Amino acid sequence: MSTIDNKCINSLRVVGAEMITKAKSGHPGIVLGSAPILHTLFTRHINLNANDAKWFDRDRFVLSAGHGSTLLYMLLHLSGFNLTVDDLKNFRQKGSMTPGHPEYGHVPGVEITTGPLGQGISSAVGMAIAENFLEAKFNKPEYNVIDHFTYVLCGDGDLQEGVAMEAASLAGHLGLGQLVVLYDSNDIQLDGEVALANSENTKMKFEAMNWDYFKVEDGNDVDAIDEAIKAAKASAKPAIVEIKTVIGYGAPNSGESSIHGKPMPADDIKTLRKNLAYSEPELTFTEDVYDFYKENVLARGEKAESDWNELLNAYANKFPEDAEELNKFMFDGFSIDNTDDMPTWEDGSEESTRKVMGKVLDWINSKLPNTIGGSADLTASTMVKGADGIYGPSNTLGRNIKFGVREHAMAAICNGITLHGGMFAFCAGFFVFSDYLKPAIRQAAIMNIPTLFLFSHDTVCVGEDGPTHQPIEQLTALRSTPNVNVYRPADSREMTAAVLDSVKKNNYPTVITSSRQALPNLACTSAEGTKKGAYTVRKGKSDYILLSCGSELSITLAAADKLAEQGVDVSVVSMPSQFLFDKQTAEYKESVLPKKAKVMAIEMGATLGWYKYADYVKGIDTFGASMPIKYIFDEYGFTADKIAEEFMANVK
Ligand SMILES: Cc1ncc(C[n+]2csc(CCOP(=O)(O)OP(=O)(O)O)c2C)c(N)n1
Ligand SMILES: [Mg+2]
Repeated sequence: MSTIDNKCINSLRVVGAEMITKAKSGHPGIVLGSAPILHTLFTRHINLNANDAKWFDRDRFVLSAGHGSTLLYMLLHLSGFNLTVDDLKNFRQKGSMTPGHPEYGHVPGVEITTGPLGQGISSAVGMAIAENFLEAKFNKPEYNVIDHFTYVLCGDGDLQEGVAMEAASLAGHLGLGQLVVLYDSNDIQLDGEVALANSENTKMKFEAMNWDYFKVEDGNDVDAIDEAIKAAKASAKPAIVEIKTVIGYGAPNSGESSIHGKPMPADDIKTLRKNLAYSEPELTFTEDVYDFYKENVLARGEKAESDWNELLNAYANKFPEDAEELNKFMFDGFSIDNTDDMPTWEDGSEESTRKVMGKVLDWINSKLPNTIGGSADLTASTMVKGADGIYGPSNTLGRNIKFGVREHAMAAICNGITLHGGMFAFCAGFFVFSDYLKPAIRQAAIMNIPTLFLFSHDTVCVGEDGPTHQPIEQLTALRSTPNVNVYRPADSREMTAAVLDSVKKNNYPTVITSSRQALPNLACTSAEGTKKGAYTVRKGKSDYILLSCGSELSITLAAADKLAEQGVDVSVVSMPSQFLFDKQTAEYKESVLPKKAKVMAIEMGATLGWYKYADYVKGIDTFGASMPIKYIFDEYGFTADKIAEEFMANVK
């Protein structure tokens, strides 16, 4: 290792430890242990340009071990991103640019929010898919206009997570050769030795999943790390480089779990400095370190981008139509302007909203060449698929991803595709199993990204499959997640509006749920109303309102007719999205749900979330039960007669 490499690495170690001690919070273990890995990656491989952080063909870096944020912030600072020394000194403080874990959209240069272990590496698979697809779509011999790597730094904990294994398995199957995972293998985790919980062979495990595996025995050997990264880049398969490191290298308690997440006392920092023979001022990078990063990260990145610009110009001259199309992919230049041939349904006809969801999405996919996604082995049930055949090594232009029964990875991968840019990602499954992928929906919501999650079989009306397959609390859970738009459309018109509204660059993810059973297409529904979240579908003369959505709207309208026969003329409000309704003006809200009105909400799900709008809620607060659908409505009291009865007994 050269003197300057050594100096840079020790600077990262000491300044990182000092940032954490100053903050009185953070994770010194990974900083001290894996500084050489990321120093090598940044100074010898990664193509990033801090002066154009969003340069499309940059390499993507995912710090899956998000607790190593300190290290990432220092590297971004040294690489010229808009993070100052003061920002580093404010690590983890209120309102700082350097929050506890890396935050996408907040910290310049951070490609993805990480912290929940397993999410980063799984989303990285999505980034590699986006790269791989765009590569196939646009590259021509000698014109590799899309040609970048997705690099990941992960730890033991990341690889223990189920989601990471789902994603790794799919990545191997798909042969994503541009994915390089650097594994900080220190045999230690929070509770102690990894061996307390693991005894498998990482090499065999990854090779069995069709990955290439490389090993670096000494995590301080930058040349060995460099060679291994070179080999991993050259591999045609996804590659993992297991790098043996010592957690907390240089600290008195190095190699022990106690260094994982506790700031080092001042005395220990002194020992660290002594052990590393490091004597530069506190919390300071010296000029030689800045210069080295300037030459080796910024200059390389700038050159890579300017070479790419030249290549792109030549490409545009030679292939003008492709260049124009590529531009549209890169800058979200697609929209649907003409809906003349969009599928529509006659009022009074019947169709399940899952079929509508699938048909409308198929139509959108035929109009927008940048959509990609699929189902978790439930295409025939959710009706959701991508266009142009199944995506994989034999058809990298396919836009239908067969995720297999890997819901969690599916969702995290879609987040990665979205974050990569250039593509719009969607995925689907049974609504009850939204629990399996909820952490990835939460990630999308935190990152303000528009990943689309489509679910069918959204109530107990699933029927025979019984309580394990009958959603109850899922709607409440998702509606209570900040920044998630949950759409639950009532018929084809509402569903069409919801899907069209979701395949856009919104700054929130959307969940759309749909029915298994056929539903009547109602003359009273409206696309405009759907997009406002709630609207009146039946205007009554009294101050009573029945509030409903999804498959219960038509039953609720029938209940209103029953009540009218009994002399109570109620209004009915359809509320396909609480999220969008909450964003409307006070005037609009008052016009739909006036304060003086007495409101009964009706939904086949947990009642909890409806009390925000309703005085009385007709819902289901028990698990379902296996039976044919024809018995369900009576069993749970969701018939026009029973709703009317309950209204008269409890609301009127
Ligand atoms: C899903 C999830 N579970 C638990 C945690 C808390 N956590 C953060 S780091 C960590 C230890 C992980 O061990 P490893 O990846 O080996 O990190 P190292 O101690 O080597 O830095 C744990 C349990 C988390 N961030 N995410
Ligand atoms: Mg570890």
